[in-house]
Amino acid sequence: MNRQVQIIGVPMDLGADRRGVDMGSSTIRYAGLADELEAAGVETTDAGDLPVPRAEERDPETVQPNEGSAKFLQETAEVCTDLADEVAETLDAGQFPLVLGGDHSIAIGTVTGAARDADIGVIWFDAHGDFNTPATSPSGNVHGMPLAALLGIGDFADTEWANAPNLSEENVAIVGLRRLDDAEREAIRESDVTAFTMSDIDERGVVPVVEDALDVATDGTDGVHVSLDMDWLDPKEAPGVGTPVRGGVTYREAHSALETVAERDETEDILRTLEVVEVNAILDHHNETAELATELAASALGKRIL
Ligand code: 6HN
Ligand code: MN
Ligand code: MN
Ligand code: MN
Repeated sequence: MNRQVQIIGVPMDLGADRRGVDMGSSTIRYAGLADELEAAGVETTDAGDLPVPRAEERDPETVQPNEGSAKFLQETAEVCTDLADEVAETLDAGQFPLVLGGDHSIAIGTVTGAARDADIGVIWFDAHGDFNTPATSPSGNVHGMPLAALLGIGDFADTEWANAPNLSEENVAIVGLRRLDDAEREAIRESDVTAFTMSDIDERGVVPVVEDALDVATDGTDGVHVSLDMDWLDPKEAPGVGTPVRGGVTYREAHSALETVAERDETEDILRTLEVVEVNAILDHHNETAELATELAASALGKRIL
């Protein structure tokens, strides 16, 4: 596939408690993303990093009363609106947006941009459901809320910057779940989102599960957004993440999963946008999580061994 990839960095950490995830986009570039993609036959350009206000510049306690317990919600809305514009412009220019986080709150911007002029489906590779709202969140961290935000759940129903147009619960698949807050579990059960837990992957294998997720995300849509939270992997493979949970997918399972996405894309041209988030440089060992992030992006974009 002759794809022209535009890399967009978002050094965002306002949605997470741990500093270090703001350096994710630089560490992924430093790990050789552009070379890895060139070697896979994918041409890239780099739009640089979007401006993100620093957490130190604002007191997290000064949230608006109607923002519930979501920290930095106003700043997150501004960054996500910029990112949505950047993603939509990139698509308009005939390029493929590859968004590098930053914490997972940025998915609100990537997906609203991807969904501006198309019906889309979403595959969410994550240990977590990211289905909290300001009213249910135990942490107040927006990186635990982006899926609920995009689907307009609870307080997010009236937020134009967050509630994605052209995205239905029926076209969202979460893959690799292993940690949910109680209210998230309830909300996911009540929704029409399809959720595959780690037990599903244990029982059926990662490829059939990802095939099912692709069926969900492509059903009646124009394209698919893949959101790759690096804490989806086992912390032994990806130690550089802020919210690690034991029992994640292995190195090989992760590659197989993204190769399965690439294979479907090769025949059906389904992939619209890709993002890689939650790489935490401070917690990483010798940049290995960032290196893995570059490899997985290349697998998703069609890298072949033979
Ligand atoms: N992530 N459910 C927890 C919370 O604070 O809402 C953890 C969220 C983690 C989010 O990893 O993108
Ligand atoms: Mn996440
Ligand atoms: Mn996660
Ligand atoms: Mn909606």
